[in-house]
Amino acid sequence: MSRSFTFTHAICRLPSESIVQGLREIDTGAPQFDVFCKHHQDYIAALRSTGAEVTVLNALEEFPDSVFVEDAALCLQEGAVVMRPGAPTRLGEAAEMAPVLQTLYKDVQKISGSGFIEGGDILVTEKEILVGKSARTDAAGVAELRDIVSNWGYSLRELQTPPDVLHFKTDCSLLDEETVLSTKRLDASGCFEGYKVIHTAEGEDACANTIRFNNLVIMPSGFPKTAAKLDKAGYEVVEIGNSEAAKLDGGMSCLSLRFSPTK
Ligand code: CIR
Repeated sequence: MSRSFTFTHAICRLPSESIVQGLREIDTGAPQFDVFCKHHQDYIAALRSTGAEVTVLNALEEFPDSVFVEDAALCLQEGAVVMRPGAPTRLGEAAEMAPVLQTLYKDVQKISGSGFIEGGDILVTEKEILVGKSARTDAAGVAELRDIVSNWGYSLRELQTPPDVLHFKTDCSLLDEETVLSTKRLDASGCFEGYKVIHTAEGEDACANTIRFNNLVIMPSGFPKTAAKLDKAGYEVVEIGNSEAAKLDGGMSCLSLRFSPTK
């Protein structure tokens, strides 16, 4: 079984009503809370449909972006790492996630130096961990993560998230042991040499953030050309509404932590 996309567990967090104040690069209006909640329920149902156990945490009103749990931690088989988000309003989300991880893992490490790193900048593949430096993730954060994961036998490759792109995974996703979905602009940097790459279709870069979760590729709805490409390539695609999360630069990966802990 592939450790990079076969998961027994996931963690999600209910959206808070304060989500209307969530961070966004460009203001296209506040997300509609009720529509966000509906999409979130559909997302959790898709994760559960694969047989995974999904823990749904309570909403945290004091953290508008806390529904995007992926940024607060990295979950591997050997242990979990509590991140140090680079967005000041999100720093406290990591401390909220730590005790949850301690109930699931024997080994929970923490980024505790001066660096910053967010889960959205980390793509775990079958053979390595790719981390893109970005406005949220700096070299010191990457170096501290490298020290931690190398003790668990992982090699980490430091890369650069394209300018004006929030996170590395805003522009890419893992599809299987050897294949990634990527925007052409990220692939052009050469970071996926040695992988098979499927490009997002023309005009559909906004769907690069999908997740491979067990048998499914879960992607945002509204990107028919890329969905057709993935279907044709043999993936079982499920489309989930993402209109409201997209207003806050969120996609499919940010809404969950996905893992198979060995406690
Ligand atoms: C933020 O700017 O931090 C949130 N509004 C969106 C976070 C998306 N997270 C992710 O892609 N991993």
